[in-house]
Amino acid sequence: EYDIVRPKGRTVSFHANPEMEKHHFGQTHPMKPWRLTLTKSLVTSYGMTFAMDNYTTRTATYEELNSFHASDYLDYLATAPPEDQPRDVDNPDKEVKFNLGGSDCPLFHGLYDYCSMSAGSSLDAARKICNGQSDIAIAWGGGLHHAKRSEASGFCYINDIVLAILQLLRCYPRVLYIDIDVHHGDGVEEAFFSTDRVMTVSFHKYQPEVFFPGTGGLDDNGPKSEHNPGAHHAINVPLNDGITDEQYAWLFKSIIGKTNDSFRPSVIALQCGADSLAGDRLGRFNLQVQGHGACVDFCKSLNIPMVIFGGGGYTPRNVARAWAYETAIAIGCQSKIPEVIPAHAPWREHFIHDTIFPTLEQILGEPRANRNTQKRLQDIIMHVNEQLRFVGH
Ligand code: ZLM
Ligand code: CA
Ligand code: ZN
Repeated sequence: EYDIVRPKGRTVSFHANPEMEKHHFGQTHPMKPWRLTLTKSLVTSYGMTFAMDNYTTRTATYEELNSFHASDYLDYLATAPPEDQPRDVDNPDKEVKFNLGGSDCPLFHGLYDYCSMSAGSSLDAARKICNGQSDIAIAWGGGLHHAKRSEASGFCYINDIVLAILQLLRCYPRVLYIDIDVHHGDGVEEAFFSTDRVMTVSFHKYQPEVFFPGTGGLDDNGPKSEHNPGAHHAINVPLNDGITDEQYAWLFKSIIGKTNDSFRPSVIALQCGADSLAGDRLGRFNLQVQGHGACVDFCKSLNIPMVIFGGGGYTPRNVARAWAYETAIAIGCQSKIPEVIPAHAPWREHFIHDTIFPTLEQILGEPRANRNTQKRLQDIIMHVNEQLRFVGH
């Protein structure tokens, strides 16, 4: 294999339930759980498995899901008939109320199992951080940031991130949540709107009425009532189409560096949605694997325990590239792994479209016009700096 050895000092763990990858949202639905299989295949082919603790995770229990989600919602999620089965005539309103069964959040076969597996992996990762067995715990099957207490939203049914953060709060005073998915991390932000123990920072494409979910403007920083300790503890970085690696990495380091200095988190929860990459089927940005990975590398350099989640990502080969590369960053072996995907890698042919040799880092995508001016990005940084004057421990 390659010269990848277990690094001294920091323990990295990988948390997954391979059964999750077998679920289908529907033929043409953009969310493909199979991208997790492709990711794991790259991670294994590069020999990274030997440099991590690997856990096959159990499903989350009803009680675990109930620590955030409402019972009536969970009961319906557990029993709702799949789309192709006869509808429950007693409950026509429940699907509307819980936003289940539309084209974004279909009721597919095994939905409740899929959700419990995603949450199970994220909770397992959080527990390994809590008990000190891991310094960086990776759960690519998690990151479903839109789910609300009693409502599915944007391909997300169970908010595994909120569950994992609640677990982290049992052992750590302060959690910094960072979200680099191209969509606004609204569900996580809302769940912690009234506490100063969790600070949320989301970078996203922002264009209300046009781009989902339409929230996350620069001035949305948590309800500013006099008695709300959570006021000022939500940071939003609204961006336009086509942002580049250089701009994004510069913004990220500036904002996360200053947030870290003010908030002094005890642990980081990082959502790594890969739909912010160039060429994503739903995305709008121009990020390369390197620019996306630079965010993970910067968080790692802060030397704080960290849970890493997946999230969006709708061009499966690019999702696998980014998450395999970021697994390498977590381990610290990114400069040691060869650029060309190993000959023995299963699914290797999936990576051949883009270049003559299938490569890990090179992704193809229609370059999108960059609509982010340097002036606007500077204004965002100014606003965040002002906001951080209200945050301190
Ligand atoms: N229509 N099929 C990101 C979640 C984004 C809401 C507009 C549905 C789609 C999309 C579904 C096969 C994360 C909206 C869209 C068409 C109402 C969204 C099924 C294509 C398809 O071909 C599709 C029939 C579907 C859904 C596109 N949906 C694109 N964008 C967003 C949700 C989730 O990445 O942040 C985290 C995992 N929904 O814009 C509509 C308003 C439904
Ligand atoms: Ca985001
Ligand atoms: Zn997304």
